[in-house]
Amino acid sequence: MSDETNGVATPELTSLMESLEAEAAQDRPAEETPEIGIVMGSDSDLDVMMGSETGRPGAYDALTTLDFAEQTDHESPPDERFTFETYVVSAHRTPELMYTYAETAADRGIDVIIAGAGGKSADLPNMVASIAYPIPVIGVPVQEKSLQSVIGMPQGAPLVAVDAGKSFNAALSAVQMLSLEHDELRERLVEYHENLKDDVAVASKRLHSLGTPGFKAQRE
Ligand code: AIR
Repeated sequence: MSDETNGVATPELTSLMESLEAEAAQDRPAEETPEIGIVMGSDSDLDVMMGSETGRPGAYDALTTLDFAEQTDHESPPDERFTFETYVVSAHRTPELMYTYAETAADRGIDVIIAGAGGKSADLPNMVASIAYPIPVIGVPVQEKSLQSVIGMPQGAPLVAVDAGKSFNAALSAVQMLSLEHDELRERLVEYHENLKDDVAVASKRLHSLGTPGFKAQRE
């Protein structure tokens, strides 16, 4: 990148930032805007952040299990009452987009942000937390080596974070925050937890009654 282009947003970037700003100016009712904003530093973070068929489940899986829908068009929200949105925002490649996203989040109806980044300079969660303050931000270190970078915030600049790769839990934490205001979400979280208990009980009974070889054979 030459000095002349440094700091100048490209047309694609400009149009994305303009659409975020336009959405912020719309002042839509809370029922029509996403409660949760998910941002990740690169689309290479997608499997960790949202989950993958072959790897661990992620934020997408947690939120859809709790009957949230992904909102892909600000103008036409899904029927589901609670929704989330997803963007790629790089703190280092697109600092202006990071700033615009975080600064417009509250006016766009976002109540809580989940931000994930990888590598050793995983600065997106903490920078978004600083700019979007007082909106709570849940940081997801995409890799183990990102952990220190995500959690190392100075006093007075808060960020909560999950362990490396635990975007599923980040989503549950986000819904816990929302449930302080929405009893319906509290009920969904309680039901989810009861199902977890059942899953453990069922596995325990089966392991005990089938024995280790039988249990392993049934799993395959
Ligand atoms: N990243 C992207 N912009 C700033 C940072 N720190 C992170 C992404 C990703 C890693 O760098 O969150 O985990 C590598 O990104 P890529 O796009 O090269 O695969």
